[in-house]
Amino acid sequence: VDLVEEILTGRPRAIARCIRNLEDDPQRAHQVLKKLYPHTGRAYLIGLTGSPGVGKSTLVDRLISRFRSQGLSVGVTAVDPTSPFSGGSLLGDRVRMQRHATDEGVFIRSLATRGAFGGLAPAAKGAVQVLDAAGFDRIIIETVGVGQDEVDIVGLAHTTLVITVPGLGDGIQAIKAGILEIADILAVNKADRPGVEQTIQELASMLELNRLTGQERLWWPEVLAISAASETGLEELFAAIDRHRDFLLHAHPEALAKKRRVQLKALILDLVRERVLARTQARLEKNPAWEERLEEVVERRNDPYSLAEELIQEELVRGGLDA
Ligand SMILES: Nc1nc2c(ncn2[C@@H]2O[C@H](COP(=O)(O)OP(=O)(O)O)[C@@H](O)[C@H]2O)c(=O)[nH]1
Ligand SMILES: [Mg+2]
Repeated sequence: VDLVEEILTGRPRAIARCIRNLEDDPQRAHQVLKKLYPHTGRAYLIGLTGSPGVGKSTLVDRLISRFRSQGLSVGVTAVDPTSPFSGGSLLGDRVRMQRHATDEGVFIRSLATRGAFGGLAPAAKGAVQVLDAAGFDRIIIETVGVGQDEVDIVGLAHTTLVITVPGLGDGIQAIKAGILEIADILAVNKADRPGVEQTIQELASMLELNRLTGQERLWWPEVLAISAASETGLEELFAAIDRHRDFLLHAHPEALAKKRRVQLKALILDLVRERVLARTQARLEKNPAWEERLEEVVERRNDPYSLAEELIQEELVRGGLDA
């Protein structure tokens, strides 16, 4: 049976296979994604980001329950490149969301491999498209908020939750990583611990500073104290998510359209970069002259900048990707 058809009818094994291909054999997966694309755009995407251990997966579990109680189906991708070998936190994710594993309305898949050419972002975006085409009403994307890749992935979401905990000093980190800019909701988790009020204050004054210094935003993030584990503040959080969703879908559809354009542009450039780089590298490694040209740079008869320009030129002269 056709993999595309199977995915469109929501068969878990087909979905899993396609997502696995995205990591192992992207070009093959892309043949499927081409046909899935017209069927995407229905799902509502919620991103969660934050340092390891802040409670993202615990919160995902609570979000799944909430959406399921509304009769909505949920797809989840957890992206954690920080543990590709041990699988440590991914194992934790599975444990945290275990009770939903047998629910047919829920599909959970983790991505850990950082592809040879920084292919994590395209793989994660592809996984979201697969889940979207498969008909999930809500898609939750959990990423560790460390690198640009992860920020980029979570930027794909319609509503982005940035999770922090008291006393992490995450406030400063957040500014550095540009994470405050992408937050629609800032949740301070583990509110059962001391120091919540102070963290809330810090975040609120950072936002206020941004506002006073003239940053323009249509939506200013709400700052909330929650405890995912003991389930406090979650109703307020769900309400905030609903408010943001209304804002995007009804009050400012143009903001949504713009977000989508920006995301697609980034994805297309990622895909081009990945392919071109892969080809160039493969060709260089096969070509005996490459070692000599590298040697010229080592011996300072040439420089890295000129060689890179030469290679780009040669690549262009050779023409299309399949030359
Ligand atoms: N005290 C407390 N611990 C929590 C809370 N939420 C999650 N945790 C714990 O924090 C640890 C890390 O949680 P996890 O969801 O795996 O974090 P992630 O790495 O961000 O996905 C686990 O031991 C959770 O049980 C909370 O609200 N309060
Ligand atoms: Mg997690």
